[in-house]
Amino acid sequence: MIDIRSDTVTLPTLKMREAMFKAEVGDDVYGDDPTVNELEKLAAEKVGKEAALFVPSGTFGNELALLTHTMRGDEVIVDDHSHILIHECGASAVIAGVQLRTFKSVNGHPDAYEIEKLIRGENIHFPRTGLICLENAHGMGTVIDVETMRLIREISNAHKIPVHLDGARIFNAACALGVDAKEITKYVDSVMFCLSKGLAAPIGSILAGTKEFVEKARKGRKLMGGGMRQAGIIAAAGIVAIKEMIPRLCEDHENARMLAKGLEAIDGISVFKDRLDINMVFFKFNDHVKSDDFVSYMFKNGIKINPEEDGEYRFVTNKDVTSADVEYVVEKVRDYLR
Ligand code: TLP
Repeated sequence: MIDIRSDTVTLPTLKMREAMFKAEVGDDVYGDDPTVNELEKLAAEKVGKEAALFVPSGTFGNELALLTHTMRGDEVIVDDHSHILIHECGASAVIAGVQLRTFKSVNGHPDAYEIEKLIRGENIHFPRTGLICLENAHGMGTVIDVETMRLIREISNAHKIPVHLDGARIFNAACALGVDAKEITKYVDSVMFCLSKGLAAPIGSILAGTKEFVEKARKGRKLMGGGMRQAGIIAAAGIVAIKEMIPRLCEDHENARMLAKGLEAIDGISVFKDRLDINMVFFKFNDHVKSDDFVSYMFKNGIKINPEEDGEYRFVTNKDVTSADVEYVVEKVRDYLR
């Protein structure tokens, strides 16, 4: 099967499986797992932070960041299309006990001054603004430029509000912007990034920040049930992901461009061309198409896709999808419309 539902579907490489087999392990709740410790050190360096924590998933890492930065009843400023708002089951209210206040981005590009307007002033009725969250790369398929990140940092400093970055695909963002990931993360207090998306590790994400922040988060991770024992088995794959899989992400971007070009050439399809920064292609059919019907047609032809969301389809390229696969996908979509 060609699986373009997401980059979360990538299978671990042979090197990852070998590293997992050979991993030296210990009880990580005691801090005894050398492989987890090595991963956390490497991950912190990669994003230019003092310390890092290995967590089970991206959602876990984001929600742990909220729990660590804020107090119950705080308000957290987020993009109205962010993963934290839409795809985390309302966890921010359950785990951190915060309320979310949204800003409207244009295709994932925030306006720093719009964010500033949402910061609450002093008033007995108002909640305290506890945190600003950004998403880069953005789930809409775009990246936030470095200058906007800098400006938001400047504003947040002026108001003494921390910034958390959902950097599930931070290395895709770095590739798209042509900068080192540290050039993006230097403008935020904490960053979560995923090992199990385009980097192809089977499980796990990283939450990084200052030593003090990570120590507090370590306790929060235990509270959330994320204290894992011989986690070196999975951390070993994460080390391979960081050391070997980052440079190849740009290939996924090239394949996505090729896919977009192929789809755009089909009569009856509109590709969202201003959302092609990373490994995602968003498109819609110009005439009504039954989503279930399209999904099952593709499946019968060996292609796994997600149903439409908000009237859009998202195809995601990843390491297990070749350029020949991309051509085949385009051919099948063309045949479907025929
Ligand atoms: N995103 C998944 C789905 O949950 C939508 C996907 O297929 O893209 N932040 C961002 C920006 C994400 O895209 C995701 C996963 C997460 C956080 C959460 O990561 P996991 O799935 O590890 O909890």
